[in-house]
Amino acid sequence: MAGPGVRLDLGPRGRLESERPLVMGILNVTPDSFSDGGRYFSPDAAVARAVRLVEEGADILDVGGESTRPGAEPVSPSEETRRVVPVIEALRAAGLEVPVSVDTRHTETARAALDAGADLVNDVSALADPEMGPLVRERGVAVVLMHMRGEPKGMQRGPSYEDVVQEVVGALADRARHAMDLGIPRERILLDPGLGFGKRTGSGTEDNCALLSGLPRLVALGHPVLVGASRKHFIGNLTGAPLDARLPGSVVAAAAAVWGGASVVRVHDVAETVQAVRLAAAIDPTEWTR
Ligand code: HH2
Repeated sequence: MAGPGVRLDLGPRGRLESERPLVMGILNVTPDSFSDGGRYFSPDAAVARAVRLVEEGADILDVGGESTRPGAEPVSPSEETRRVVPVIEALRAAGLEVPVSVDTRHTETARAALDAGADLVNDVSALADPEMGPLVRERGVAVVLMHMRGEPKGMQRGPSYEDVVQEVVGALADRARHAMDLGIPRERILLDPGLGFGKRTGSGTEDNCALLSGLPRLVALGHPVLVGASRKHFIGNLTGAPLDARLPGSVVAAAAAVWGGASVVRVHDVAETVQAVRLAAAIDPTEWTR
């Protein structure tokens, strides 16, 4: 909610504390990501982009080597590792101080990324790979568990829900319980409703906005919550805006996430989002319903 400040426990990396919700800057080192594929594929280009994101106020950098956009072809863990590890090493060599997250659902990639200096694991499959949870526990790092229906390749083919908020919150509660049973402490488990990942959009049903509206129910589970809405398809569906013109919708979605109680927003446009998050954090939405 507004102005509470955020404390994120990153294990060996210590605590990340901020007066406003945190902004995670996206650094995709893929040839095919839906909005920035191919742009930061070389370590040099990735480091330059990272420096820029940090100057703009990014609190965390999320490095990903596999596009998980709807319909994307899966990438092998070895190819993914080959993409992300040199970038993480280069970020560390460049002396960037911000925590680095690795966006992967593969244990092999996560292990290599942590060895190269990553600080947390962003797993869009919520520990589907059975070795991932034990790795996170052993290393004492934090993990993002995201909700997804199916696999990226087919997830937008006819997803259906009776009550999307209840089902997503229930599924994430189960995954969080599983992670805690493995010995990962509650405060190091972030939950993410997975906007755009097997969620209905268009034809009068908008699961992504329902999840933003219902975010306090996810926050009530007692874990830090992360939301990624940036430039996603549902913003285009609702507004008609093409991919390169979704900044206003993305910024509003980030503000809504803050008002719903999110601790972290994952975005491409860091400077604009930092401004929006600062403002959103200074406004108390609980006053609206008093
Ligand atoms: N969205 C994407 C990728 N990773 N991780 C979390 N935790 N939450 C998200 O909403 C999320 C995510 C998709 O966005 P992007 O990285 O820009 O695209 P691509 O998957 O095509 O690389």
